[in-house]
Amino acid sequence: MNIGIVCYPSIGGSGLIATELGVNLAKLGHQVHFISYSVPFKLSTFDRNVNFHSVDPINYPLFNQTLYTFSLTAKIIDVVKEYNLDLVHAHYSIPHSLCAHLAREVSGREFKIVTTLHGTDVTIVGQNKPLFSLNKYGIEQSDKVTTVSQFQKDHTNRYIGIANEIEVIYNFVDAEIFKPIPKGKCRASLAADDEKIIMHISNFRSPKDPEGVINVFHEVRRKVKAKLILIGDGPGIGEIKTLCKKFKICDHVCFLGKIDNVENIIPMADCILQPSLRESFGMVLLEAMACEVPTVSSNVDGIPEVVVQGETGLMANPKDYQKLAEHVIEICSSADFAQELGINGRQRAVEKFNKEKIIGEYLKCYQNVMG
Ligand code: GMT
Repeated sequence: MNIGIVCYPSIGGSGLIATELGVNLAKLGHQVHFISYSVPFKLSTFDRNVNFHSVDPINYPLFNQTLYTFSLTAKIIDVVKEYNLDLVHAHYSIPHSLCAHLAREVSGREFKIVTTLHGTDVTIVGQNKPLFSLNKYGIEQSDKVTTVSQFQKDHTNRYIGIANEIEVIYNFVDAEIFKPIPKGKCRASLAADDEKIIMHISNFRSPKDPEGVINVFHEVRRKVKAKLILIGDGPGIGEIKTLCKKFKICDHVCFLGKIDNVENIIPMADCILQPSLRESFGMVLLEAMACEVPTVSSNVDGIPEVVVQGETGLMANPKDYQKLAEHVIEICSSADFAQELGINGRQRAVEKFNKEKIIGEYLKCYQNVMG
């Protein structure tokens, strides 16, 4: 098949899944065309079946914005015509689904459209009043709609009520890349031998509850000698720094910024902490599980479909910092329990969320759409 993949290129779960899916489809012999405003952060593979098409901003002094929706639509039209695409897969509906639909109308080509709803395109951004009907309309023009958890499917049906049947296709992890590795020097560069490593990875936006991370860590530090390693960047970092000063824990918190290959650092953690307020799936939790690292997280949205309470990790209600801290302390205090959670986590990641299985589900979905 000739497949177009429209996605956000920056670090984040939807771009990651879109890229991994495309790269693996290319390995299976399909021609894959990524369409985005810059090269997706994980697209490092050189493969004759992988192509990247840059969406260039439309600038003119009259406009004070760059008309991204128009430039993306125009680029999809170009690529569809030049490469005779059979299908365009929009990852994250806003504005990708609508652009794909417009491109089909304008080009007169009969390519199919698959939309994958990733989370905030329905739960947060999609609830924005002016966007709501445009988003709903865009999604409904797709030949197939998939989403990444049962939660997200139910939520979409309840709050958007689209006409299409939604298929749940879970996110996946490459368990050959995300796997336990010896701690060695890398761990030593992060913390002392007698310190536990608590790690949080996110875009530090409000749905990740960045303040919650510090509140929980502050509680943990009362009982456990530990370092907090923060990976990623975003608007919540300033508030985190303020809280660190307030709690006088700055020396125990380490900001590593954006890291592309988190598979090298996640295995160094004794516990991954993700107290999210919204999370359709939670890629970091799955990646930690594959690395045999126990997780402590909120139990919000789709997280309980990824984590099994008491088996692969521990969960508490969002904002229940006391309980979340108790969970981290429990894991840090029992090496046997931590190891058991880790081993179960990897087993679940490999059995339920493995790359081959999920890519097979996407391929089947494409084949059904193509008839
Ligand atoms: O979490 C974010 O803010 C980024 C967002 C994205 O578009 O990458 O993540 C969403 O999609 C991921 C991949 O499907 C999911 O693992 C995340 O849970 C989901 N985020 C939210 O629902 C808040």
